[in-house]
Amino acid sequence: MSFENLQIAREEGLALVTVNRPKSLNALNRATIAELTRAVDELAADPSIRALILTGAGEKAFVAGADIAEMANLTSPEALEFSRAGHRLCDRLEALPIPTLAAVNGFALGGGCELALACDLIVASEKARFGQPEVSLGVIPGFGGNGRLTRAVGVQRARELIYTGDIVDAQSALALGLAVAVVPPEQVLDRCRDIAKRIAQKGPLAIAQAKRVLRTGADLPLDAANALETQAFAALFGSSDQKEGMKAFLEKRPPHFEGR
Ligand code: CO8
Repeated sequence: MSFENLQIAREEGLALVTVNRPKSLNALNRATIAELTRAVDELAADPSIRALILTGAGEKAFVAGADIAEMANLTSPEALEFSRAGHRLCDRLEALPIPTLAAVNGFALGGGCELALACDLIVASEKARFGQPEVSLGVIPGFGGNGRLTRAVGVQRARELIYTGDIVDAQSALALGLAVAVVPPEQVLDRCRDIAKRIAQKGPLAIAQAKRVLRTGADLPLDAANALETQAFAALFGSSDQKEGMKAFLEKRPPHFEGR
């Protein structure tokens, strides 16, 4: 994998993807969105990768949004393409069967906040700042933020953030339920590694099904969400991992999951 605007490191079954445009606070231009999409697709095809951590280069920003310099002169049809490319990236990231964590080390604004929201969990540095400031630029979130922020924090809080464009600190993000933890800046990656490793010890098929049921079920009526859960629960009983997990419990030993 070779990328101009990303760094990819592999650490024992974990992929660390770093958006690397620190001079522009890691803003997402078209090339970076295309590279991120390719990276997600390539990592999805690699069975040795059990978790993904996404972060930004430098001390200031996770991703400070879509690249405003590149966006400023887009026509409506071009903006349509740009928005679709952002959606494609966030949808594929969200659909990965492995756990994904956003290590938000600084500004996560606009498209950056939307990218973090497409991950399963957000861990924030004490220096992290979150917001959807698009209305300050005369536009609205366009990479899935309206829907994902509403699902993450509820409609009233999402309206407040999107209508005011306010930028909130890490503790506020924690209180909102946007972030799951706030840690000193130098610990943000290690906290993500720790969470990823703990999840990676569980049955990978169970995690993949939990992701699918949570994601798809959230948008279904409760009876349909429950039916989806029942099917996924039952399907897991056809796996070796279920046999191993329950046998290991009964034999009072740790399980050895193989993802099949
Ligand atoms: N795009 C391009 N360049 C950026 C961006 C950005 N989003 N953010 C920062 N930069 C650049 C600055 O222009 C500056 O460049 P230079 O050194 O060449 O002048 C450099 O990064 C450093 O930034 P600042 O000097 O501004 O740093 P400060 O510490 O003073 O401020 C802020 C940091 C508060 C983060 C400030 O840079 C800022 O407000 N940035 C813009 C944040 C923003 O509005 N983000 C949302 C963008 S819109 C969006 O994401 C929409 C997504 C959906 C689009 C769908 C399209 C159809």
